[in-house]
Amino acid sequence: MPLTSGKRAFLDVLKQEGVEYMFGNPGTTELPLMDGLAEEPALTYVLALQEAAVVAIADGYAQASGKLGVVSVHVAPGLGNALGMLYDAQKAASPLLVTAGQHDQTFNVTEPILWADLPPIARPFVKWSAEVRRLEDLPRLVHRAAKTALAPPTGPVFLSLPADVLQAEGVVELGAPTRVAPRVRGDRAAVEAAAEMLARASRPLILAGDAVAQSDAHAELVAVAEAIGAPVYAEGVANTASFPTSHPLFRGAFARIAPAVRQILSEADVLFSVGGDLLTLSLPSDIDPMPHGLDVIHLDTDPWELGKNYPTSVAILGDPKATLPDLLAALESRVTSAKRQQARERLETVRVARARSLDELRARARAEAQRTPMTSLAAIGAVAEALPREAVVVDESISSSGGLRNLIASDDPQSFFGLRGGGIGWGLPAAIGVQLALPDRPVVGLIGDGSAMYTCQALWTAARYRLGVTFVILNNSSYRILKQRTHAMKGHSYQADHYVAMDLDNPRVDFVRLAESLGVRAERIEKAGDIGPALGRAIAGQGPTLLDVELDRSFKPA
Ligand SMILES: Cc1ncc(C[n+]2csc(CCOP(=O)(O)OP(=O)(O)O)c2C)c(N)n1
Ligand SMILES: [Mg+2]
Repeated sequence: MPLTSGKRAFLDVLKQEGVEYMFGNPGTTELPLMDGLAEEPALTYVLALQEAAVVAIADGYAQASGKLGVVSVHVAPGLGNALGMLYDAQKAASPLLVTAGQHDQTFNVTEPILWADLPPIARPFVKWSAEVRRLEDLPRLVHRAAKTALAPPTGPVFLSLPADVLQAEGVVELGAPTRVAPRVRGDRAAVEAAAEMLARASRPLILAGDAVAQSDAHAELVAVAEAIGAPVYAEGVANTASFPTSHPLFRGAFARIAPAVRQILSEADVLFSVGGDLLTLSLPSDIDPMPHGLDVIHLDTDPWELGKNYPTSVAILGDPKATLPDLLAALESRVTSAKRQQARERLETVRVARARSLDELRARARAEAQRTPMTSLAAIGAVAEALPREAVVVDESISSSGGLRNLIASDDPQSFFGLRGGGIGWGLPAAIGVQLALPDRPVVGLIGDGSAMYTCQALWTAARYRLGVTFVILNNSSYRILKQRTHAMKGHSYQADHYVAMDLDNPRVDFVRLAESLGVRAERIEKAGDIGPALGRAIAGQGPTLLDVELDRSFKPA
């Protein structure tokens, strides 16, 4: 048997797993790997200049492709830089294999520079975290890592790769990949119970979550929603296109503040969450968001989410695409013709209400487009009008997001990706990864100015790999959301009209020159009417473009 090196075996196992890209930032402990890549044409190393950017690019790629996103970062400080974005990837259930190089194991007892015990650092943010100690174990552990990341509920895993394991040579059995078949059909009796409850409901409401987009179940959920005439909301922290937004039953993104959630839920007699979180809120409240006695049905791929916070009448572990057709069949045998008629009437009511509120929103966006500086609604409205149908939106618009999910159509499961974990700096690099995964679709990132500055190095990666992403910077030269929330506290800042550490205006970040210095074409935009033509140029052109859109800085409610 010929001898194989650890670095060769690692790359061969990744190729067996279908990996095409490795996202990384190298250091001495990764040099064996970089050396192996020098003679590996099938794997493209995508370099980013800070580990936060590396992980968010890989996350965008993994979410948009459904494939394993492989990351290589540098020992303790590199892994440390990666953790904020690893948190976001974990919350988004993104299938990442994060690796870090480690020193030679015989050297570690002396605590060399950059050293720390790596698996415990990553452990809180991943499904599985381990170190490869021997060359013989390398294929088994890498295959296990890939299998685990891609098995529902998907999510990141971590492997530490000591340099001596990568440099070692030996007889290595490469093994083969395993995939856990994802189409798990929910428990039959539970599905019947859910159908019984939904068939009797007179005001059902559906919360559509990320599991719907991840399992490609738009058509299946549309069929159930139409059968019962239920309005559909995207879950509160909606990071995917979990329901086609142009469908007449789509009511927009769910509230994230407890009183508003309670108000919406008070209108329902049954809540059916399909892969939607119950409930991820952004602020504490004395008001319980869940009305007492509301019947809850929850279908999800993740048992942890079922009944996590609220008693759930019917909790079904299953894949939406595999389970919703069973539910539909069970419903059809139960729904009387009178109930069917009521469902049609509810659909018509929702359709009319939705059309009216959408008309009002569009009219407001157009009216505000006349102002300079423009409002965020005017900017979002102008983007919405200019986007082609096949566009993919990556959203980190923070306080500028008002109206976004209603105005911008996202009608297929890969048409929208948003920040899930709340760690900002995700959107700009994530858009690059999404573009890599979906090379034939125009990808447009809508990114707050403050958010962009956490990972603006990623612009260089977009230029380097000639990825035609469009970055729209929603630039209010402030951390506007923090000002809004501090204002609402009605404390010292409110009294003195003084907001500490929330203005980015002195000096202002010059995004055009920043982008140009990193190889990205850029334009500054001051009028809403200029957004459409600039977006058209950006999408038609080769390579990345940044549009620096100047927005109204005001933050106090009118
Ligand atoms: C990694 C990380 N650091 C800090 C924060 C706190 N934070 C939340 S929103 C925000 C400001 C966002 O500013 P910007 O992107 O310009 O959006 P705007 O509020 O102006 O719309 C900050 C600093 C965070 N969520 N994540
Ligand atoms: Mg801002």
